[in-house]
Amino acid sequence: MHLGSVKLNKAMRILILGADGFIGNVLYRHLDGEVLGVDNGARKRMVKEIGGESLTEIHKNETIKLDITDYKAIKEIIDSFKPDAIVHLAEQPSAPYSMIDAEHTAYTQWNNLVGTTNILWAIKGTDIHLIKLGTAGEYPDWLYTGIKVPESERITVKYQGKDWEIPTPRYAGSFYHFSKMFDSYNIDYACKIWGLNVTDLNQGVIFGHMDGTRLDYDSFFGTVFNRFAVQASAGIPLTVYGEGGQERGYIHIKNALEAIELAVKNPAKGYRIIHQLTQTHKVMDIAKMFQEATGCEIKSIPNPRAELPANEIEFEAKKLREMGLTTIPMQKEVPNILKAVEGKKVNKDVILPTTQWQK
Ligand code: USQ
Repeated sequence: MHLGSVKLNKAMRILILGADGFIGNVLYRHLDGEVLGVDNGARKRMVKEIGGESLTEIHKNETIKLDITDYKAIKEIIDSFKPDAIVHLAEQPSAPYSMIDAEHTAYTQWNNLVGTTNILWAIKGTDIHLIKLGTAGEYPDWLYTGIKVPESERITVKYQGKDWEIPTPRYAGSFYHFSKMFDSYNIDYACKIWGLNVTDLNQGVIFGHMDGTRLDYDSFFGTVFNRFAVQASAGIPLTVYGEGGQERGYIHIKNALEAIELAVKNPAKGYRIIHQLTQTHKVMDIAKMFQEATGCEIKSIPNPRAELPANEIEFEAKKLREMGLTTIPMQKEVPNILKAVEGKKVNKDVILPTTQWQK
């Protein structure tokens, strides 16, 4: 299947790590070429652990069960399959999950950092292009106030009267987001010393639903738009954290697949940062989209996270657009997702946040 105008080279061999996750599940079936998927089942296990489950049915992909923190196992797969590109989605993706307690922080950082450095070692000395899912949350609200987030690996600043080239400043907003940030430094360094070619996709918050992939709505793994859709449909007041002035970058799940394909088709030379987002929104504006469509109630609740109550953020996000990515506006997804969740049985116990970031 082709997404938009993107066509992959038929002969391409692509290895997807995390092929049973939220994005991996649909990416596995939608990419052209010879695609091999591996997964360790972590997403399913973690969602079950916190009492959640996908609201919609999940397509069962034929993936290989493998944990990328096992270096020998991932090295063997890469050496035998010889992919042209590896799409690395195999990480613990939830900020709240990483903030539960010491064990969950340790798991998140160990899993994410070890998995990523294992892949870097496994592709050392090859021409394999690694496409790694990072996060737009490596560029925090408080640091990028009034400054557009650059879509570049380095910036030049004036310091002590001189032009100084430094890595683009990052500082995360949860132990999960820090794991992605540390990944970025490890990748940048491996590209520098070993000459690897890696695309670091700084993805915004995903919204929207596609048939066959999971739809999480719990306070750990559900992202805000999808949670609001389920809440609106189930008659639960929308859980806006604080006043809802938080502005973040967003991308529709279909656009995220298309963006990954574009990155695969246009390989990096060295370390490359791409901002994988198409729009920004404030939380309260998202809530209002559902209120307009359904008449649902909106309820501000105390923010469990450590984030600015309100911010403005702007990203330079030109690279994917220049490669041909189009934008699915959030507003357009509202009727689609409401249809997907309509009449489904919702577990109301997993809606309210239970992890507090603050001291
Ligand atoms: N929020 C609410 N109410 C809710 C849920 C969230 O007001 O019920 C707010 C949060 O406080 C936050 C915003 O909505 O300001 C987004 O939260 P989210 O849970 O939808 O997304 P986030 O935790 O930022 O993480 C998600 C993915 C993560 C990815 C990240 C991209 O889970 O894997 O890295 O989006 S970004 O946010 O750009 O870092």
